[in-house]
Amino acid sequence: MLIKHKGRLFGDEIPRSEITPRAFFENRRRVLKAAGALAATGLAGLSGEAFATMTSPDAKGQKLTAATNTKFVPMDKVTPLKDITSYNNFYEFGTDKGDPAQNAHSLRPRPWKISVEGEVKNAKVYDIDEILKLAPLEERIYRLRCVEGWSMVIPWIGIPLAEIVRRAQPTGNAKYVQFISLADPSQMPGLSTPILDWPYSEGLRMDEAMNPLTLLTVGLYGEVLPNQNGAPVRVVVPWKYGFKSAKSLVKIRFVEKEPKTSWNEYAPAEYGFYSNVNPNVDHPRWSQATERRIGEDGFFTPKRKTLMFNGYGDQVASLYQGMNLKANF
Ligand SMILES: Nc1nc2c(c(=O)[nH]1)N[C@H]1C(S)=C(S)[C@@H](COP(=O)(O)O)O[C@H]1N2
Ligand SMILES: [Mo]
Repeated sequence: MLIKHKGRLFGDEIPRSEITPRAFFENRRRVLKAAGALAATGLAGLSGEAFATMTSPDAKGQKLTAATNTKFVPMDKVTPLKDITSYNNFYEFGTDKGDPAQNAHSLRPRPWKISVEGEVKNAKVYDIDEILKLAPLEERIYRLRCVEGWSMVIPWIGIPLAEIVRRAQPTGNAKYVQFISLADPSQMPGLSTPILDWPYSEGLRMDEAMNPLTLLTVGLYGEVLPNQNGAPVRVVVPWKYGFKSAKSLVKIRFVEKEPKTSWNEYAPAEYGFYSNVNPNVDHPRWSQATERRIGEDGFFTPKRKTLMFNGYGDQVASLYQGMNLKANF
């Protein structure tokens, strides 16, 4: 709506001093509401059984109760749910932004198994409902910045990936963690097109996987993950470009050598293994200095400046000390 932008047509972003307290206030309100709901319903100590009944075989739209972790509530306004669920990259369901919302109904997120394997002492195949019981579910509001130059702010629900790593007990040979998505042509129509070398594969260095920010994600906006967002379980790595956050995981594999990753194989000169959000290292075909925030963009909305490590530098910059981030892009 045009009127909204009156007075700042040619301005920069809305001054932080103006936008910040309000968005932060709204996010805080989400936090308090969630906390209140927990107290009121007594769901804080929700048992596995209670949870299992809440997640029917077709878990679509099932409520998921999680306390908001106040350490991860940014100043940014949360992106509307309709944008988060209708503007997606999930090539297993097509390459257009609207394809996953159109096509992902054929994904069957239950029953679902995820295998934790490779260089570990405790290899284990988890059922999705076991994953939900491993640790208290947390809501965390993270920015997600796609390599294409847009971003969103998403209230995820999950547990630290470190919980899985700890239980797996990696051997001394485990230097990296590989994430492998489902590749089932009967559920994923996009697999008939060999755009990527399916299954979709991603990876992290062990210390990145252990970082407290790295979230094994099972929900968003107070519900189980919608299919188009990677049901029933995905990883979310907020300081890296969106493609590192692999969806609909069936394997978490601990390995000695840097694993092959789908986008790096597709175009090695354009998508590196690290793929940290970095406004100073351009993609060969476009700048990475700015981004469009989905849901708040209008004709006159100025782009935002992209932040180093997507704004999470305090928590992750030390992982890359002494590394040349232009060479290790
Ligand atoms: N399996 C799989 N995971 C994937 C993708 C994909 O195509 N397949 N796309 C990635 C990209 S490019 C982005 S930006 C994010 C988008 O996540 P969202 O749709 O939940 O916002 O998912 C990532 N994970
Ligand atoms: Mo992306």
